[in-house]
Amino acid sequence: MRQRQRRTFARLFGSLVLVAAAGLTSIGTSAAPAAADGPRPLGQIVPVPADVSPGGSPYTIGSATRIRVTPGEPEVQRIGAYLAAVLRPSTGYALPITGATGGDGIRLLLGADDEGLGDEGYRLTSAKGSVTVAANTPAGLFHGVQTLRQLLPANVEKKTKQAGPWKIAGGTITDAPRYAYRGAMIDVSRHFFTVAQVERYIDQLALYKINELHLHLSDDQGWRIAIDSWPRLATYGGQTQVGGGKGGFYTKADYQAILDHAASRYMEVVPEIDTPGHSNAALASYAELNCNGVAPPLYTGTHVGFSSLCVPKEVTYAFFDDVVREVAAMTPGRYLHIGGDEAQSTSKEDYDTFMTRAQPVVHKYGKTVMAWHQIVDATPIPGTVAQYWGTTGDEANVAAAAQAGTKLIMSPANRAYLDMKYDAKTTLGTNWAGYVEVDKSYSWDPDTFVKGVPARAVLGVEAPIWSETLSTSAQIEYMAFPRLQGIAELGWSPASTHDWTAYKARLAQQGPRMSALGITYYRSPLVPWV
Ligand code: TNX
Repeated sequence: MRQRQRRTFARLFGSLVLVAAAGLTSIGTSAAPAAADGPRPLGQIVPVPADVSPGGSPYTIGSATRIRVTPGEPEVQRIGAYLAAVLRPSTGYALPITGATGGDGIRLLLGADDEGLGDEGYRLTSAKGSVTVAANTPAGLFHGVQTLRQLLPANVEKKTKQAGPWKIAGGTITDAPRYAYRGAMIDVSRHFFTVAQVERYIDQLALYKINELHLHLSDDQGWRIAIDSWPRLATYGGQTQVGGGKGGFYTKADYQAILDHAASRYMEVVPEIDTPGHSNAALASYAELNCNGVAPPLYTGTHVGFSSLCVPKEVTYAFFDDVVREVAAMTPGRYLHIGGDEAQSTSKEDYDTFMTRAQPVVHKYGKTVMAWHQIVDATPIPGTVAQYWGTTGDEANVAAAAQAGTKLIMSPANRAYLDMKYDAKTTLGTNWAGYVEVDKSYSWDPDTFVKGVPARAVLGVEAPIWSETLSTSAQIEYMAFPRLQGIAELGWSPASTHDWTAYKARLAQQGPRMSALGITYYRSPLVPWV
């Protein structure tokens, strides 16, 4: 799929790519800000688009601007409303949404009839009379709308009326992602985060074209999703968290609210139930799940590797089947993540036995298995996706599995883990994978990070944020931003655009935008913030 998309893209835009790469370098490195009330240079956004052709007059949003959406398409109408909700408070303009076709205004058009744009790409054309976003799919339009947002001054993100002008530079952006999977994970187990907090994070991720939200729903410290057939998992196993706070869990309605919000941002939710280790919350909730029949106490510390489901007991599989059935039934997405990391209290034989029985259960309920990359030491079934979280890139077992057909999501901990400290002065986070400054987080290639992995095995990237030390949205945001943008760019932008100097100049432009959105980000000394 990705290959097909790449080939098609290369065929249609092949000749443009070299031109674009040259153009992008100058966009990225030009430190000169736009003239006082001129538009920001086309393409000075994150992630950088695949192809940028600046030229012609800018479009200026004014009091008469309408948002014109393809008639008879409720989803396009909804994307128009989403865009209007961003633009109306800050511009102060009415920006009526109309299904009427016309050549002027902001136009969101479904049916770009351009194979090269694929399932998520878009074309944005800006000229004196109009700015048009065209795509094959609503997802493509949504991503194009994020580009449009970023082309406007940062103040557009504010919730009160701001001074314009609201100009979008003239020219054309033709854009489609490098990888189909561009994820972020939030650990709601070590500390619980409410639906509203998760929705806030979703909104922030959407601005950078992230399209997968991985929810780490269970761990030693808390079980966070209601399971009707095993109710104590949530009601008992969810009642605390690291440090002993009150924890919490999502009811099925809460989970549905997260799914709905994610879907409205064209994000697929990947639920994770971590097994057979990281399972103390489940073991504490049901004594029969323990080999010795005794429930351990709830756990509020931060050690890993001490818990295991009881592999020889049949009840373990009844439990797993019920949980997977319910989670799968609630989840429209393709994937169900079964963890599998750091099972240090499970013997190798038991780990194999468990994974051999567990994977077909996920399959039976219609989902593709995702698991942390330790699954390659058991036997991944065809289709299973392994999430790489190593640091060396020298894991022969992962390379062998990838050569044999296992697909990979790349989350190297010393690049993509958003809970790693930036440097020795960072008070939040951990540093078991080292310090990860903004340049380090950006400076790697998902296709080549693990030696011997063929590029065709790499489905994409994911930036996990583990929450042992993080309990508020402000803390999540301080650790995520601005590293999240780098992972998002690695996921979206062509490898040919990869360049730290150009990237940091574009990232610097995101500072005022994040501030306008109320994101307290880490002001890395490596970035020339504006
Ligand atoms: C490793 S990576 C873990 C998590 C921790 C994280 C902290 C992985 C799959 N497991 O249990 O929260 O490190 O950075």
